[in-house]
Amino acid sequence: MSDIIEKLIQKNPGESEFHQAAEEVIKTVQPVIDANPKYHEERILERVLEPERLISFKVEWTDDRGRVHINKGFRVEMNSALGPYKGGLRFHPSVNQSILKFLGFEQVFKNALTTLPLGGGKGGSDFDPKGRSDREVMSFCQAFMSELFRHIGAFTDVPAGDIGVGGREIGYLFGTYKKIKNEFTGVLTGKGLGWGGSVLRPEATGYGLIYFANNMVKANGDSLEGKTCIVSGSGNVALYAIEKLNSLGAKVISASDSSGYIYDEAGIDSDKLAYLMELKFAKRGRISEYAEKYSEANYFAVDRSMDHNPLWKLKADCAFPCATQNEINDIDAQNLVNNGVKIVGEGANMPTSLGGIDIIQKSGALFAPAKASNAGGVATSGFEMTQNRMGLYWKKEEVDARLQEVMKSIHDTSLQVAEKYGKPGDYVSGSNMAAFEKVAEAMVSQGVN
Ligand code: NDP
Ligand code: 2IT
Repeated sequence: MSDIIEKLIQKNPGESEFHQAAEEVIKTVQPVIDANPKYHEERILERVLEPERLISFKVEWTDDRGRVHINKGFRVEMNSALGPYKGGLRFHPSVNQSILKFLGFEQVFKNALTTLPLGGGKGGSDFDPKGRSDREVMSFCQAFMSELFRHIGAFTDVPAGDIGVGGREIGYLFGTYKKIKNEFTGVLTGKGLGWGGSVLRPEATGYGLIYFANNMVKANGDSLEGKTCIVSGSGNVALYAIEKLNSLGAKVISASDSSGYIYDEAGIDSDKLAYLMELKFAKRGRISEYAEKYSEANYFAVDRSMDHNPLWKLKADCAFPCATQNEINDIDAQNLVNNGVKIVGEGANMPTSLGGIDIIQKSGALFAPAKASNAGGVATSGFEMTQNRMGLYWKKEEVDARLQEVMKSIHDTSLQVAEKYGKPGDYVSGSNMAAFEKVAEAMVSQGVN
């Protein structure tokens, strides 16, 4: 195992996020490899660590004042053993090859858990949509798609949204693809409801996270009702997670963005959440404005040079990190545990450091890993692809029932596989092993190619 990690670091120098995501999987799937010597003989682990295709391109566009900008564009087509490459696009200044390889790698296993025929990929750009006009975002999206289009397709690679890519960006990207290819196909998911999108896709990641957490607490004879929760982020995943927590009778006392967090001891109730959705989705405002509107809430700017984030020092029963990778480091995890956290559910991708996961699991708290708990978004993307192929729309009740079924299946499978391989209650090992087994079986069947 350690020689695989060593070689990975040697072959992919400086890609710390990719190393971290790989290490978590490598360290947990050994029992599956021991039970299936052919996975070892056919070097499945090493093969799954290498992207099938890594596309990197230049994106040139002009802003409203006619100035020229140059950005990097990427698509990592990680693994297609189970279906067409599937995974989001991230537009954020921090985007680089390491981050997209970690996200693509995670996506392969997450997608395997959904029960749907989906391979894994991820893409994006270091473009920062913050502060840009709609016209500038359109100009960037058109330039980005004018290269990406030749690599994707409804049966080849189907991107969707992620950080910085929501309904607006998917609209501009889809419009450009349709024009260049002269075809109206399900090449992207997260489309608008009137033009091929699925009902509940925007809500699906946040709702799915809370469905997963609900399954987890129920399996332990408890419920989310009356629980106090910390949520981080104030984007797509965070806000719909808050909505679902409220509907299950939990109380959410925080939300955040990259500048800081708000603490509202009384809870972000449905009226306040409606304000927050308007603020973040329509006005693209900052979380600090919440505390200006509601005097009972306080805003705290976060100094990123600190060794911990005070958000995770709030006292709560549950914590749902829904912003970005590595937002809970070892110290943050210890702070959560010291305050008696009972449930941690990952909405973001890889929000917890490897040491942090260990600290939380050893404390006896329930820990829901991202690949399992945030898979509701991509699962609903899978439903969108199915609806597009059939040329019809499912009703909200049907999509919601299917989403709940997928989250229950991921929960139960993770638990069963963990138990089977001697790791009872360990959702990290269980979900990694279940996903790895599925991808490995397909790769063995499809041969070396
Ligand atoms: P959004 O762009 O809608 O929201 C992102 C939120 O996270 C914003 O509040 C943003 O604050 C905050 N954030 C982003 N980067 C940082 C950072 N470096 N430090 C602190 N806060 C940050 O994205 P989503 O809600 O879609 O995505 C959130 C997470 O969930 C990501 O990890 C994503 O990969 C994951 N995810 C998303 C899915 C989806 O369907 N959208 C599916 C599964 C996982 P600010 O506005 O200041 O940047
Ligand atoms: O991380 C993720 O699962 C996503 N950003 C959603 C991917 C998708 O294809 O819907």
